[in-house]
Amino acid sequence: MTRLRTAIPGPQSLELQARRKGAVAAGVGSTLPAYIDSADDGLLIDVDGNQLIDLGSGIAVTNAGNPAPAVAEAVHAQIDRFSHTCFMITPYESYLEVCEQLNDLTPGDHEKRSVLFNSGAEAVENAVKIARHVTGRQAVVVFDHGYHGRTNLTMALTAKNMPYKHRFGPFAPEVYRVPASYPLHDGLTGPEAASRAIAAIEKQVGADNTAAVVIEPIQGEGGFIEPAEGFLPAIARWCRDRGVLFVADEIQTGFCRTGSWFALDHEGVVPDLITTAKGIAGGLPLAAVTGRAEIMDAVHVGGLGGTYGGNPVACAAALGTIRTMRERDLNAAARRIEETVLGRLRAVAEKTGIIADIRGRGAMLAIEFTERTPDVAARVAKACHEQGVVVLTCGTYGNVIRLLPPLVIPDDLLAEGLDVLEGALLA
Ligand code: PLZ
Repeated sequence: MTRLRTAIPGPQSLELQARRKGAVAAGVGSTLPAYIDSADDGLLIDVDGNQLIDLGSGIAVTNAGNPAPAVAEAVHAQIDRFSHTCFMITPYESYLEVCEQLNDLTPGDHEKRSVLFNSGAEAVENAVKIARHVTGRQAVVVFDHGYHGRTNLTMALTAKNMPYKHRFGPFAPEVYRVPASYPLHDGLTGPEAASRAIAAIEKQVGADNTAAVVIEPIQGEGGFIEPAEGFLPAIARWCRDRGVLFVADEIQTGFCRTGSWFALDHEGVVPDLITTAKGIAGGLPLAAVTGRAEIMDAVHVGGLGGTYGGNPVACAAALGTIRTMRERDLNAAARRIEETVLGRLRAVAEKTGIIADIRGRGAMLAIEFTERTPDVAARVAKACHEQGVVVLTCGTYGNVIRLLPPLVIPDDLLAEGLDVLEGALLA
């Protein structure tokens, strides 16, 4: 099926791209500058009428569809009633409902509370604020390859210099980085990797000084790195024994992405605090911190908030998103995508020497190339883009192609996208 009418990007996109140069700050990049006019779940239709196959979901956001009908409906209904009051001034019910859903869906059966924000970075910042407030300690421990955002504190929490941190310092103090579990490269079991990280914390920081360990259960921007089994439970156990808060950053892994509501569910790990964003609201800006009631309620009234946090339109979108996830069983959908994609990519890996690893869980899947430079990944991504398939790269070394299709992507469209990717890998 021919989905492309022009070269990618097409003439209209090129025109917009030229106009952009005079209006938009150069510091904002675009992976594939085909300007989008509309979308239909797994398809992005650009201004030249090209149908692009979306294997990125806007970085793991449009999990439930683009647009998901229940989200569009909820947003329309809400915007006609009111667009904003500021929850800190005069509250509204949908904020409560989103918090109730988060308290119910996140790992652990204990009593929980939630607070809503606008972006992932803002959620992570607030999780650290809460952890420091409640423990009376300052140090925050993060991991090699970690990514937590672009604000000052979250840049400090993020590992990679380019493009995120370069010349943007000085960074927030009291942030300490320890080795993660990277099975492909360290050859350690989960418990061994956890002991290594814990020894580093104890020697270099001290448990008594540590407010929180902030960790992505599967590292996203850093390379879709799934820690060896037993790593997360061992870190969580150490945190519990030492009064350190275990803060799970599930901003990229959450909301059915990995085949369960949250990636921690896989090993039954229960966090003290969990940050969510991205997939929560079908593309509207919404983020949250959810955690143990006694921790969340320890902060003084007025200590948490923001003008837009939990905006009513974003809350309506979240409720539509969560309903869609339940009704369409998108956890099962993610697991089906995993089976299809891993099967196909493993077969391709046998035919070429450029691939070091095929990995992932649910619809969060990756190809790591043998070469530890961005060259091969960039070449493969470019070939896919030129053929109208949106794939993203990631990794500390930039040598990973990642796949994050919308969980509602039709089977034939996914297969078509994989055909193109396979061709690019074997070229
Ligand atoms: N924590 C685990 O994945 C966002 C950012 C891409 P915001 N990841 C995509 C980019 O180049 O900016 C992310 C994440 C994890 C935190 C964040 C930050 O979420 O909503 O982008 O602030």
